[in-house]
Amino acid sequence: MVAVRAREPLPRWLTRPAVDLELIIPAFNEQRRLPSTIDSTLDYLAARPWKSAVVVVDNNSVDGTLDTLARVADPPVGLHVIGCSDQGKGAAVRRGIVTSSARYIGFADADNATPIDTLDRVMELLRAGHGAVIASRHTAGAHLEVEQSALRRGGGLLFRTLAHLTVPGVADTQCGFKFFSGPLVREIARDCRIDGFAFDVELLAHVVRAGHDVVEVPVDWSDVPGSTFSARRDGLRSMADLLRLSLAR
Ligand SMILES: Nc1nc2c(ncn2[C@@H]2O[C@H](COP(=O)(O)OP(=O)(O)O)[C@@H](O)[C@H]2O)c(=O)[nH]1
Ligand SMILES: [Mg+2]
Repeated sequence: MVAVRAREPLPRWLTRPAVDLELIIPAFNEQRRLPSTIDSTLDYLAARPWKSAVVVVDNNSVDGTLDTLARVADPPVGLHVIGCSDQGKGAAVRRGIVTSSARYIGFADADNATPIDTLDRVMELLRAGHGAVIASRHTAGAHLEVEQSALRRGGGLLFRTLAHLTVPGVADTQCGFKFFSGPLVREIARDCRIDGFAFDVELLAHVVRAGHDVVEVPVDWSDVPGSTFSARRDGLRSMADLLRLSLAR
């Protein structure tokens, strides 16, 4: 296992207080899907023995995303909202990671597509020393409660085929529920550049390159309407990012 090189940490005024687990939720125009996700996530985390915080990374949403958060009067665990000057899910998640001081760091989508109690198993594996533990729809035991559209499934198959060139051992690189050892992911996030939806593949490639394993946890996953993913805009960009990634190896 390659040791993670220590770099200059960010000054304390740019980071948040240390907790056991920080869960990052990237959010862009999520006033409809975010409130119930925030409620169930805070309730779940408050009932766990780890000290946790939720970090919403908003990218200049023009709907009432921030208002839905202001409505949470007295969160039972830390609730932070930060911004990100670069647009994109990847850029937002990275901002959350590099400003975190948590021992374990991960991200989940605003739509709660992966049941939050999947974290029980994820935390068990992280505490056992695995570098990255990710939810997977393509591993034994996974169950798709509500499938994506045929167009997304077709695009997803093509994406997975390309992603395998970069991270051959990972069956599902695109499920939006991934957790990491904090020191490891803080270090590698600084070397990542993909701002859009293909950022997970780059992140996982760095985990593997650093000599750590990626464990996949089967998930009961449901597609939730209201996706921010546009097949034309994000699909083409993600494929191009993936191709660049596989050529750069
Ligand atoms: N901050 C931020 N979040 C984003 C951006 N684009 C997408 N997201 C978030 O990334 C997550 C993607 O989930 P979703 O839209 O359901 O995509 P899908 O599940 O792949 O169809 C959601 O929480 C989005 O709000 C962005 O540009 N900035
Ligand atoms: Mg979704």
